[in-house]
Amino acid sequence: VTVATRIYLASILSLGFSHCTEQSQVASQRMTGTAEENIENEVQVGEQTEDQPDPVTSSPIDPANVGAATEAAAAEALTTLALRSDLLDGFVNLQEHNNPAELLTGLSTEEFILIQYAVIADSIACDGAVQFSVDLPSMADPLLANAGTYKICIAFHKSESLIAYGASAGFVIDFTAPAFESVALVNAAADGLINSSEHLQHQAMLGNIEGSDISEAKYKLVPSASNCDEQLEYGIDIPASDSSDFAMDGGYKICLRLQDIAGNVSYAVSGGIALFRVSPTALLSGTPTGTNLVVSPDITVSGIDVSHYRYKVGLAAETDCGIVTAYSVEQATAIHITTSLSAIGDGVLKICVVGRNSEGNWQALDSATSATWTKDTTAPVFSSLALANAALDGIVTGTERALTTALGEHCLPVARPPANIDWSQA
Ligand SMILES: [Ca+2]
Ligand SMILES: [Ca+2]
Repeated sequence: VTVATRIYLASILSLGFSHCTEQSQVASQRMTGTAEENIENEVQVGEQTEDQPDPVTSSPIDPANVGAATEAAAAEALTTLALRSDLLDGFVNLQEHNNPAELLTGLSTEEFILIQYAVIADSIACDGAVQFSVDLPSMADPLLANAGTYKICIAFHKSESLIAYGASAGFVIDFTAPAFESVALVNAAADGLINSSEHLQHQAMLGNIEGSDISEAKYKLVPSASNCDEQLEYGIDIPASDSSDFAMDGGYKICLRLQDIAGNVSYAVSGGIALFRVSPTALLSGTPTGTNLVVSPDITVSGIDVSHYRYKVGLAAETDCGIVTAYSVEQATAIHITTSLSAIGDGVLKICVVGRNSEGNWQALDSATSATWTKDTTAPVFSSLALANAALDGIVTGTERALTTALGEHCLPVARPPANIDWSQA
């Protein structure tokens, strides 16, 4: 190689460097999408260069071709770059950051005498102005201690002065967990209490989560004494009033696991929810008893924890306490049952009463409190009475007055009452 040729080659490499710097910016601009898109772009860069003339055979001394070949080799090497898997979603959360492993692996280096790396802000151009290092970049890079969007810039040295540049896809450093403000208990749980009938319904118990940076919420219904932390198994469905996580009556709460788009997690808790399914038993006083002609009763409903009741009354043969038909609307125990019985015929009457407590649990119809009595408001009906003995002819003579036989067929006085009867007591 002559001196003149050396000078000429040096000028080619110099031209090639400036050329490839210009192209590397184009390549860098292309790689701003997702990791997959960038791999596609990188492949396209390679394909485009294949369409260009072969620098060795067509023009070994064309500086543009030397630069293009270096660009193509760098682009090809970039296709072998494997970013750390937890960078592929485009976000680095606190947990991922606390694992300070290298940010990439697998870069093919055969084509180059040196490859250098730098972690830079995504907004900065990946070019010769960047401070590079030969060390593989790691999550421990001081720059990554700050929230922001970054990328890995790589310098591919073909020779001392012929360098191509390429960058990874950008990734966001985000350590801030979702901030929880409040959540509402709704539907059956709005009053903080699930009673027996509500426990049979499938209604979501939470709504209106307030907070910031929440991209996903998961839930778990637990007894009040439980901790809301990563030990629980959370589900995507809001717990409902018929949740199988309700067991014994008692205090419960709903734990929330909140996550942001980067995967940072925080935990929150709802207000308390009491499960209370105990139903009361109504007691009755003042019900008519035996046989009577009561048509205006005054019956009092009481019982432990009984605040309200429903009732029905009718002929016993037609009144089944276990059937909901004919029960009154609910009323407070302060109101007595004074319903008129005059429209109900004589016979055995029955009253059925079911009580409820202030928590809304009703006494079951098939265990209703009941009472019976006989209503009899009909006077005896007289049809006939036959005279007998001395009165048979309708005349009691003086002689007949001495007789002690009855004057009629049923319990009528005798003609001469015994002297010891005090008629004033009759
Ligand atoms: Ca991630
Ligand atoms: Ca309720």
